[in-house]
Amino acid sequence: MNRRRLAATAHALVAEGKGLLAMDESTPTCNKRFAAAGIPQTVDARRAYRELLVTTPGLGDCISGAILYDETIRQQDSHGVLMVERLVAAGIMPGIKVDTGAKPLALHPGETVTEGLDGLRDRLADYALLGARFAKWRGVIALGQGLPSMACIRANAQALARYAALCQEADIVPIVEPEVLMTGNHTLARCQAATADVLAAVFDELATQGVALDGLILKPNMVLDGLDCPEQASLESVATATIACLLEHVPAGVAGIAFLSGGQSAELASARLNAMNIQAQYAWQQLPWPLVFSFARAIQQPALDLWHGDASNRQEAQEALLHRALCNHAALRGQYDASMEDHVVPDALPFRPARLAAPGHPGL
Ligand code: 5MM
Repeated sequence: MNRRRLAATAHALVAEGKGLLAMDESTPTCNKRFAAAGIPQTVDARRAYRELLVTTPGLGDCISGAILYDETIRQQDSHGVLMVERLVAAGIMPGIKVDTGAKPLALHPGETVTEGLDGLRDRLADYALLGARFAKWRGVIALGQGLPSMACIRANAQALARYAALCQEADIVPIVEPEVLMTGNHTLARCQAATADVLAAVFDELATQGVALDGLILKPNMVLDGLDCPEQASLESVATATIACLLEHVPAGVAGIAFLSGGQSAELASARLNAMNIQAQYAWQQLPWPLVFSFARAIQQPALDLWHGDASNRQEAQEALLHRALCNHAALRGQYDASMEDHVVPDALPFRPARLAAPGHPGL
């Protein structure tokens, strides 16, 4: 393990003003999203959509890394260029989802444990050759009556730590994603308590496995009320609860924190990330890690809806993706506000969507 290289990669992933684009939907998940949008569920449609994402002009100014699925990391675009090459040319690091999904946890109805450790050492070596600089593994924790069980928390925490150790052995930065789901009618306090238990277990297992904290990124859920909870906390309350939970359970040595969106709307995810970064600026003690984003649905969904599987909507969809990236970029500085949703881009941002019209960009 090359600690210096791991730390350099991890810090580059959370470099100022940048976050991650999660585009690692497994084929069943991608097909589900396509089906909901009335898009054919074919290899060609997935290629066209992902080509649209990775060739969005200007994306590399706000996006440090893109998490890919196995199909995409091996795939060429319609011009015969590897998707990975497109990303590297745009200044975006390629990463890879390596878990093989959440499977039912024996003796624990309603709970899952994420699998994928078998053969992982060999798969990581293969992915490194294909250009992956970092990886991702997601453990899923459901809340409900009597849930989560300690069995579920520990099984997922141990799998995350064993995955992270294998990644670092291969000089690949692990993104460690323990997700407490939003599904349910639980309160914010309940989510905070469960997230605290999960983070404590994850960092305990990471320490046991000897994982280097400065060579990993944590990808947690925000602390939120359940989707069906009648009360929904304010942006400020979400930010306060999330930061308190992280400060208590995430060691200062971790390179960065990149939130998942978990089914929040694109606008709410940006607004909550923004509220956290405002509080971080005014915290009595500076936070030890940057708070960035690693969104899938909250950054992609508007683009997917506009594209609709039709090549003539490609540029509009790219504009929508870039727009979300810009909103989240602003949120990292506490400069996002709802008026940005009218496509007004503040001068403080490093570039403008007008660059989308730049002639001669590959893939346009
Ligand atoms: C929680 O899901 C991850 C983040 O996405 P959101 O921001 O939409 O919550 C996401 O990276 C997820 O792990 C991938 O989409 C892969 O999901 P599946 O279910 O296909 O393994």
